[in-house]
Amino acid sequence: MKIAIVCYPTFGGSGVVATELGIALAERGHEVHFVTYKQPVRLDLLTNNIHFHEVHVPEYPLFKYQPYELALSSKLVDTIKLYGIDLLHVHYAIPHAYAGYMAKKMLEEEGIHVPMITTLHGTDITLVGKHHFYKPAVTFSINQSDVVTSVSQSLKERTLEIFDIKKEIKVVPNFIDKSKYSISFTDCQRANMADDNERIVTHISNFRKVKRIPDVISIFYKIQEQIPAKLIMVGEGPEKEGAEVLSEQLGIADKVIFLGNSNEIDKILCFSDLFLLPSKSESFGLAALEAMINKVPVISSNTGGIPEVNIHGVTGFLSDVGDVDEMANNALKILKDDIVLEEFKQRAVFEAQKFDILNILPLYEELYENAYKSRFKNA
Ligand code: GMT
Repeated sequence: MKIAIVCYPTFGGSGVVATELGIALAERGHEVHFVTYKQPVRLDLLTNNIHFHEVHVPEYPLFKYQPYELALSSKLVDTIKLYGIDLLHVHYAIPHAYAGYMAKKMLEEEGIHVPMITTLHGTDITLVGKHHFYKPAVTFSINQSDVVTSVSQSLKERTLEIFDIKKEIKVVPNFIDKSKYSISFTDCQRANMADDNERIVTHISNFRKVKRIPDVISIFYKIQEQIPAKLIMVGEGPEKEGAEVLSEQLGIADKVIFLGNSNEIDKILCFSDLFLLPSKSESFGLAALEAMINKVPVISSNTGGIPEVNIHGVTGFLSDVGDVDEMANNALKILKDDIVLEEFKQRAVFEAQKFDILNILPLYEELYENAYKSRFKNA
């Protein structure tokens, strides 16, 4: 099939999922066209089957806000016509489902029927989308999608609670490509990060408030009081500076390493002993899954879709949001004992493999085929 994918091209989970999905679809012989404002960060190889179409939004002084949705829907119309695209898959409802719907309607005027699949990722529902500024448009564009998927059962339930949804929402969990992680890194540069006797604790995120970055620092503070340890903080975002200040105030700045955004998180996770994800809300927690496939157990909050990924007492531990004492105690249970740590590592990778792309990709392909077959139905 010829599939157009719309996503955010940044380090956020939704963009990562969309990009990895596109790459995997291309490997299976589909022709994939990414339509977004920048080449997606994880898309470093353009093959014959993968195309990227940049959405330009020219500056015009009259506009206080440049109309991205308009530019995106126009670009979609052009791309779909030029390449004979069969199907449109938009990741993140805002504003992609809305722009996709407009493109679909414009194309229908010309007798072209392209089904639209909308994948809900989390903050498009739980944080931004539910705001009354956006809610009617988000509800409308979800209901107008031909197929709606959500990345966890929890997100599906939240969406049905918050919005008046008339469409069935199908749960298609996020995934990882286990074949990419079967290589053991001979250059796993642990020695650059920590001494042999130190445990390495890692956090990766976009450093937004929802990630509860101060909790990450507090949990680590309690860990390093008991055992020698280092904390590696990967990512960029508004809470990063506060985290640097807090580490300084707590006198642990020499034990906390801030690395910024990275395209090589597997190389960081390969020497990590524990992953922290104490988020306030998390529809799935792709970062936790990426940790697990790299044999890193997870200490997390028990919010949203995280319990569908991190299994309490098996791949790590879950606690109520904000319970940093319990999170630190659980972290120490894992880190203090080599044998316990190894058991958690093995179980983490075992559970993560259930989310292998080979299990998830056919679910999307089936949805695509059904949507394509019934593309004239909703016209
Ligand atoms: O984690 C973020 O805040 C970024 C956000 C995004 O839209 O890229 O992530 C959301 O989508 C990811 C991929 O489906 C999920 O793994 C994250 O749990 C979800 N984030 C939240 O729900 C806060």
